[in-house]
Amino acid sequence: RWLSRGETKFIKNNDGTIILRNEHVLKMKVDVLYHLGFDTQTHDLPSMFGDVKFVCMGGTKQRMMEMAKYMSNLLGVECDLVNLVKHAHRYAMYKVGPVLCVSHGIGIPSMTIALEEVIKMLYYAKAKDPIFIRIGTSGGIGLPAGSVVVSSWGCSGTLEKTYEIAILGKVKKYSAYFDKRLSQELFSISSDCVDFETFSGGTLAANDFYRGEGRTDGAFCSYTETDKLDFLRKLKSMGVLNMEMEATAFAAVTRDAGLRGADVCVTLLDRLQGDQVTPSKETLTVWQRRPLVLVGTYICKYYNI
Ligand code: R2B
Ligand code: URA
Repeated sequence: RWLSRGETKFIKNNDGTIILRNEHVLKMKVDVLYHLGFDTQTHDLPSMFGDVKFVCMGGTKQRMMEMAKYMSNLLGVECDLVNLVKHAHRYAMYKVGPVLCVSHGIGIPSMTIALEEVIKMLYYAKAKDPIFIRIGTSGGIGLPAGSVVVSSWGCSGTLEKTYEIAILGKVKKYSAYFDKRLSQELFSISSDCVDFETFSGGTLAANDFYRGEGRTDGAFCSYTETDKLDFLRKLKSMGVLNMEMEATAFAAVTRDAGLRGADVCVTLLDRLQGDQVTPSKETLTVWQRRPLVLVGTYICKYYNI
């Protein structure tokens, strides 16, 4: 099961359609994608999503709508900005030509539910070679606030480059390296994005925004400011440039599904300087557009659309 660094094998059908790695699902007559509000009997998934080439995912519904609007302008494709999964009341999904923009909420459990259902949806839809890119926010470690980080790998709260999940009472670990080619291609686009600095490196995926990211400003804290800074410096010495709450699982789940995946996040603060997110709403809005711009530019440049 283990695939080491740079050794990714993306096993798909010859036509680029997804091979579903769950024989139980292959035997089901009808599959209900509960959190999306679709099922394989009442929805014609191939005609709805068969042309999807890019899946952009991010925490909030608003940011995903922004991404859809931005892609609609860039691609010159009309988009009526209808949330296709509104009736399930969990996430938001917008489709702009070959680009699907899907929100995933906060943290690994919320994100993997959305991601697994989107993977199955695109399997049923017979989408060819879809690429998955998370566009998110994060806290930087020793980077100017407002910088963008393209993740090379995710790192768990116990500082392993793995996605850890308890399955039937036992913890299983899956490699959390991102597809090297995709992250390098995304990083190379950053020279076109002159308004902000972009870095490439490791990303901590914490299971909590406060203690999980070593903050001292949550409702609880049992460690000192020095302990916190030691932890942040240790992360930095390992090559971790930023922290968020999904990277490991996003890397592992996309890779294990035979799909290319990447994580592009803006940093909202430098954690060596503090814990609170203090920039104005206007500044945060400008910064949060940066990963969208980088990914949008990538989509246009590499795929000539
Ligand atoms: C970044 O921002 C969210 C927490 O504020 C979380 O989803 C993440 O990864
Ligand atoms: N998201 C995080 O998970 N951490 C931060 O510091 C900022 C955004």
